[in-house]
Amino acid sequence: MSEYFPTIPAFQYEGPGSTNPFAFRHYNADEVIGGKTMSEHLRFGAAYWHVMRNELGDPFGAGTALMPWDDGSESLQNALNRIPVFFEFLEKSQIDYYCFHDRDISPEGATLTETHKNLDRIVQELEKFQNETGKKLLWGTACLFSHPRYAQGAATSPQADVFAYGASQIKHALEATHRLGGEGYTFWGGREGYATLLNTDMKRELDHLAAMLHLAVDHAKKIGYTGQFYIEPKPREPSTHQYDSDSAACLNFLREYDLLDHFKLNIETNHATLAGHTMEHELDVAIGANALGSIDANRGDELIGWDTDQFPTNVYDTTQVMLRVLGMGGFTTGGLNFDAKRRRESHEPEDLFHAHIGGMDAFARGLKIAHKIAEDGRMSAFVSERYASYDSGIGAEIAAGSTSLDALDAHAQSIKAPQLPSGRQEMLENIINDYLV
Ligand code: XLS
Ligand code: NI
Ligand code: NI
Repeated sequence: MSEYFPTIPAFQYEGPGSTNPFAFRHYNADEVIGGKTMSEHLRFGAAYWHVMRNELGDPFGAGTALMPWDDGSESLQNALNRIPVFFEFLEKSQIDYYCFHDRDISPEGATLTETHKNLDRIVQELEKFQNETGKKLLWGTACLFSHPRYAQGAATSPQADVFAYGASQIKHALEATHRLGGEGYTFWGGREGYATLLNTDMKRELDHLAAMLHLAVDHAKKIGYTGQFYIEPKPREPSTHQYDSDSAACLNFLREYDLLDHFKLNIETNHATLAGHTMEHELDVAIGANALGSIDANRGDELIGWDTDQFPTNVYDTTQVMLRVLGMGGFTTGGLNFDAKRRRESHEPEDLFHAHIGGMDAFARGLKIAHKIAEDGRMSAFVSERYASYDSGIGAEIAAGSTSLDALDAHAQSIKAPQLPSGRQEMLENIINDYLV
């Protein structure tokens, strides 16, 4: 088998003292932390669209990425040629899972029927490589935002025939995901929103979006696909406003349209910050509804206002994420998918490896630190204690919904004016920092 990355060794764990740029300092796949191995906790995934298809262009300049294995064409053969490259990348980086859009892996044909045929051929090849390497599909999705036909939306397009095209793509992408044993199927609605309300019937568009999701749920039942459906929140970009703008908006939409039993959220760090929230906020909202499914791991840039999709390197942030993942008992179908790209200046193939090794080590450190913080128990004990007044007496009655305004009025008038204990934010920040060293 020819090697596409001949100068890159298979990564090994060498521990924190190592200066080898192609070795893990923290990610040690089989090391057990709190009863599970690190690979079981973290369930890393690589994004086919970034690793194989991202040419690293930006709105002001052409792509810079060197991809010697790619002839630059949209041919089926070129799509087939990328597959062994991707699996060599996964093997060398010890990444167990991957994610794709239909159009990342397989090209559009002259007709829709030919497009679907291309996908079938590619899926056959992916299946072969999955079987040979043991790599798995974390989730699949359909790209319903790149082609000009989706310029005004797919499920929310004002044209019913465009909706039908989108539905056709979803059917085939879902079947491909099923065939490849995908553990989830994601909907990210980059064009499911509007550029201006002057031409938009928002209520009709939301009804149609829900109709599309119900059709997908029905089709999954029909074909026996039992993987988890996800919605991925993002407030804007490419649309001016996207309906799935943040966790709370997604949950409200799912509840309103009776879809909450079938969907969880796939939360992406840079989308959280674009929505004006922290990642922790978005995760807590989802966890509160028992709806955190998976994570698109990346980060934004404090100085740039768009979705820069940088690799996660900030250990403070990965610690916060892993505290929540541990707190909910770990991922089931989900994982940490690196929906992240190299900077335009990092155009050499080896930069793909530096990028992922950094993200994996940052999350491995976050996992270890979060586990220690959880074991220590001071943080969670503080929070429980802060709400202890609801564990008994009048507080327990409020929590149980077994009181009334009359009873609370009588209670409030019978007691001394309440005194608030400190929230101790700085003390808690100091505890976290103690664990980061
Ligand atoms: C774009 C999204 C996209 C989804 C999959 O901002 O993150 O990559 O993850 O369609
Ligand atoms: Ni994403
Ligand atoms: Ni994104």
